[in-house]
Amino acid sequence: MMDCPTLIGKTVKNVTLVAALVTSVAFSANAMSAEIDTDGDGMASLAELQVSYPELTEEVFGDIDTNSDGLVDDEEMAIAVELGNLADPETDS
Ligand SMILES: [Ca+2]
Ligand SMILES: [Ca+2]
Repeated sequence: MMDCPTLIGKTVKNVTLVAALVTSVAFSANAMSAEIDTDGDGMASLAELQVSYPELTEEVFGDIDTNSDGLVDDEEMAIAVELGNLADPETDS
């Protein structure tokens, strides 16, 4: 990975803070868990979701898949978790 060499040594503390911030933002913006998205396309199919949520029905999946493209993306996933259609993967152990 390429770090930004011009920043190193100048404000290491700030860089660390920014890096931590970026990481946490990236995590919260990305509801899609790598555990769910097993093929890594960034979308969760019904089959992928059913691995983590065995009780998920096609009907509920249809509700989650608000644009009806047959896949659940980050945004749909976040909405589903918010609405309680899916348990939050981070709290579900
Ligand atoms: Ca996938
Ligand atoms: Ca969709």
